[in-house]
Amino acid sequence: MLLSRYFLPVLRETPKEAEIVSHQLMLRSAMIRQSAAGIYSWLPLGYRVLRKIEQIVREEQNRAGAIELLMPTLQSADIWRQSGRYEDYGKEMLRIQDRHERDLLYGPTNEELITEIFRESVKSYKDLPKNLYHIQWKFRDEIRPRFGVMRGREFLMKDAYSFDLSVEDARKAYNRMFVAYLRTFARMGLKSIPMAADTGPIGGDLSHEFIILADTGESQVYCHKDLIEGKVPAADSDFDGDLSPIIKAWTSKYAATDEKHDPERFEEEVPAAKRVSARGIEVGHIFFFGTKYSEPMGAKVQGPDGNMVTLQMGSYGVGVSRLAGAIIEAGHDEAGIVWPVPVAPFETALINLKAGDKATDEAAIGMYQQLRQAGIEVLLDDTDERAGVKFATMDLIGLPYQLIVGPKGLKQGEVELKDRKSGERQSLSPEAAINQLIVCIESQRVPV
Ligand code: 5CA
Repeated sequence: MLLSRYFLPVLRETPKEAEIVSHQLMLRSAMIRQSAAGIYSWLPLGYRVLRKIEQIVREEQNRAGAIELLMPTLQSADIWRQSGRYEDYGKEMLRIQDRHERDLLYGPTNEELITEIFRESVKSYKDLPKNLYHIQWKFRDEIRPRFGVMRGREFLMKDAYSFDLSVEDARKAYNRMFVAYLRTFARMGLKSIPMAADTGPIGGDLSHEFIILADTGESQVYCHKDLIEGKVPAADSDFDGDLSPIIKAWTSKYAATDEKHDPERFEEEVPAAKRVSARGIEVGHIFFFGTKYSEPMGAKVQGPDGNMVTLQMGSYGVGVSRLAGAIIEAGHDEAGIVWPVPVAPFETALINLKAGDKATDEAAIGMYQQLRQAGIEVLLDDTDERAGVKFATMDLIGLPYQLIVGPKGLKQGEVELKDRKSGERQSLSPEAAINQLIVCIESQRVPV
């Protein structure tokens, strides 16, 4: 992409309305713009990040055997009356009437709709187990939308729903999502910790939140320090096999959110030096709730003995749009964002320090084409801005590498390669720089 043709309206000043660093940086780097309280447009740069996050979530859901579909944002109130949640959900639910005065709502979650689809389509235990997911916008009329996309009113969620015949099988479905989540967040460069959690309006009695530690997190959390560096399950984990040893390794050490925290147990089980009490961001939440929806909605299948069995269900959410903010909270410095390669909007910047200078233009375009041919996503700054402005913009938007081409260096046969994270700079020949860049980027695309 050529910057001269792109849409990147960066802001030099920090917007006053933004309290936390990820919100400030998302506005400044032209990732998002607010449309109404808690509702955002995703500008081109932000949208690229959102799509990459979404794709990692999708790949790990598919790996774990879940199947993608797409349900609408608007739902009929009738199914929510069947489950009993229409009244319970209260003011967080955006209720709408169509021209025929039929009650609709903008879905805050999809347990009812997926249960209805499943109930009408699946009649026999032979079709189980199944896990269906979608990645779709949700609306929750939060009292205090804040921190930008972290607590929005409209937000993008991946929500998966599992259907099983027995509690035992449903536990296996839960374990598969648990493992998928550990991999999903690790692939985005995040250290997530599963913590025993409250179930809130979704319900059920088994639930884990996946938490990223960050000072700006909304939740107070407590855990054993070793969990921060816990082992991420491998890509070739056997999702049809027994995943319980992995779950055990991750759940045998103390980790709880505020609502589930037990100070006595914490002190008993965790030595003082290993006690972590910190703020955290909830990036995922998984629930096992058995027959909470299938029972009132009559979702049953015929079991092996011919009797009808009410389905055992779980649901599994990932905050896709929230993750964009969480990744920035985990990766930034004074100059701006520092993206990990797998979610970076472009994998490298290429800065032409003197656009209009024939030799520099030719060298920059040549390198741009070589990188593109190698499959690298590159943003070429071909504008005639001052060098200082170019550097500041690229540091702000945080692409993992900057390849800098200027007339002086070129005369000596050199370009500069800067690592955004470490700040380290190397002078290399153009060929060596390109080769090194390709190797570096390719090795980081799928880190676990
Ligand atoms: N139906 C279940 C699981 S599919 C569910 O809705 N779970 S949830 O309420 O915990 O939401 C799932 C994830 O969505 C959360 O872990 C969080 O990362 C994200 N999320 C929830 N509310 C918001 C919000 N207001 N803004 C941004 N992300 C949110």
